[in-house]
Amino acid sequence: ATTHRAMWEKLDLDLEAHDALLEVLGKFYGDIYLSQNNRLQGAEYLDFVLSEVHGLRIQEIQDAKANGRKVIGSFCVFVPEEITLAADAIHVGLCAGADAGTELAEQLVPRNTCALIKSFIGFKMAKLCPFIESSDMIIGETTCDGKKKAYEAFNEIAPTYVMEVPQTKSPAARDLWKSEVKRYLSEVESLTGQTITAEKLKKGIRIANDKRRALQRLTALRAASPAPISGRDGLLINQISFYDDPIRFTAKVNELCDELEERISAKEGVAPTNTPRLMLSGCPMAVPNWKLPYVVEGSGAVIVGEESCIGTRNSRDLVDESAETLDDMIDAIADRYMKIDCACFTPNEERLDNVTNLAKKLNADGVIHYSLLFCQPYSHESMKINNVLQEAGIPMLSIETDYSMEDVEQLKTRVEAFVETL
Ligand code: BJ8
Repeated sequence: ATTHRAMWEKLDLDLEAHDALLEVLGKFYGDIYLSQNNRLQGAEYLDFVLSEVHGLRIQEIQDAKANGRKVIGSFCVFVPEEITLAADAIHVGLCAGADAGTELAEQLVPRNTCALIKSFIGFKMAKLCPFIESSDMIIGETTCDGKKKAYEAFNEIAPTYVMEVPQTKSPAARDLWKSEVKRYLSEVESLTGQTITAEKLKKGIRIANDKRRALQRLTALRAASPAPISGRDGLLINQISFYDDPIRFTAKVNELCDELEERISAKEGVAPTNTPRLMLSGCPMAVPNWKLPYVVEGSGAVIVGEESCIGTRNSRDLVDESAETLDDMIDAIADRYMKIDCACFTPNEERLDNVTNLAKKLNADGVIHYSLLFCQPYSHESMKINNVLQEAGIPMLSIETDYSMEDVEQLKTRVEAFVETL
């Protein structure tokens, strides 16, 4: 721990505030995760990664930097990881899920900004995030209005390269996106001093696809009854996918899936067979935003899937691996990313089908739609999703909340009432 302190000091973190954050996080993790029954053996990996997320993982990243590798931090699953990996750089997720530095953030963005945005700004301003401080390049993107305006302000305290994500799925939008993928590729080349060849990009595509395949395998196994893994652990695996080394992560998730398969054939689970099964859908839940899963699984239900960017939206689609030339690979990457059904697109009809199909595939008895307060795109879509799910005979509860713990009791009451109707 003393070596970690020296490293945090070097990264110019606010040591006192950071200690306080780690303490709260540790307690929170103990209450929400370590208290669970029938956890998988593979959960040791999750506990370890999380306990060392600001420790050993940052040390690894610092060591890689000392060997000349670069670190790229992003806030959105639109930033093509394949390209980062092709340049032998490290790709990390930066969006934050804790109520820290909110008051500071409100000096830079309006109060009626969603908690996710305030959190990443607050973490930077309060000097709490070793991942931001380790990043050689920070990537923003033009998705929702909240984010795109926030990056203008954020750029003043942390230089931010912004990718233009189109708002529609027209052919012109796809052309724009392909040109943005190419612009990102050149930017990564100049940051790293590497030339991205077809061979290197092929490898980057394979690493990212393997990670997605492991997550797809996990998603499919969660359709089993009784539920073989808790929603809390399912979410944590998806959260960790943004921090850990992708090759190690893939191997560990596949091991965990082997264990799940054994459990499923032994008909063992984390909750009895008749436990109501719920799917979460909506805004991403970044570490350590475990509030809703905690409430739901404390209300007699089990979560069987997450339709979000920290969930199936990030693993559902693969990049076609058959391309051989660099330009064909870039096309394959552009096409894969254009399938992302983020609520920032208009229209975004495919998400309606994707949510319904996933809920059916996972044998969910109901869906909880989760929007962060002040998130226009997802609160709008919550209404549409409610309609299509109703037609499909799948009940839905819409929740709007933020990162504070003030509404936990109220959420519990609503979730319990919903679970009783299932
Ligand atoms: S691809 S979901 S990661 S943009 S919650 S900041 S939308 S006001 S996060 Fe996202 Fe990329 Fe889309 Fe996925 Fe805005 Fe809503 Fe806040 Fe949000």
